[in-house]
Amino acid sequence: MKEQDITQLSKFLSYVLRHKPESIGVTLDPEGWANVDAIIAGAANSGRIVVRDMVERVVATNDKKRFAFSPDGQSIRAVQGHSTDEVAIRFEERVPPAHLYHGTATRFLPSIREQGLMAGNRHHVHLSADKQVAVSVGTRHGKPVVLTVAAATMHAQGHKFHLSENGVWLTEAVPASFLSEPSDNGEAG
Ligand code: HQG
Repeated sequence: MKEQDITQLSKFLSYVLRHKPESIGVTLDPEGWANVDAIIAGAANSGRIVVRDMVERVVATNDKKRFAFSPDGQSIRAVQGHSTDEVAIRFEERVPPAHLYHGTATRFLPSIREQGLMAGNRHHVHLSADKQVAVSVGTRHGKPVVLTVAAATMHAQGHKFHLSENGVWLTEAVPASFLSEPSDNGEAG
């Protein structure tokens, strides 16, 4: 199986398991689980050949560990990043580190300064403990800028944080008062 096929299948699974399960007639339970055989059958009906072996490769080798199998291996889910209303994963609450980072594009800054960080289509705002990860997330959208989130202060004021299985910090929204930009703390870009 070529690298390119693995990436394509990962994108397909992200689409189905996070956003549009109905596109191949699959249902997700509230914790995000879908039956692997149902995905394979649904994919086949829409003209895409998926075999279990390929799904196993994607789960095992995915760079961000985006997917997980259930203990019995019958089901698969995306561990975070959902937009579909079918899913409402009950993430455990966690105490965040003092600071977390959010990578975005400079063109979003005027709106973020006004509204803070909003989840948009997804269920949460995504934050990382690692600045470099935030840079690459921001780069997906344009010229990147990394915002620092005063996470411990937010948490102390009652905001809930969760940590997904693959290490992404999640929260509902980040009010602008908890955000600082690189120029606010003397750091470059
Ligand atoms: C921006 C990837 C204007 C926000 C990554 C972001 C991540 C606002 C965009 C995961 C705003 C949403 C998620 C406001 C937020 N005004 N723009 N008030 N508040 N935004 O893709 O965080 O590869 O939904 O800054 O690793 O970029 O898919 O979120 O630029 O964990 O596994 O609105 O996706 O993971 O974009 O990325 P997204 P994101 P995967």
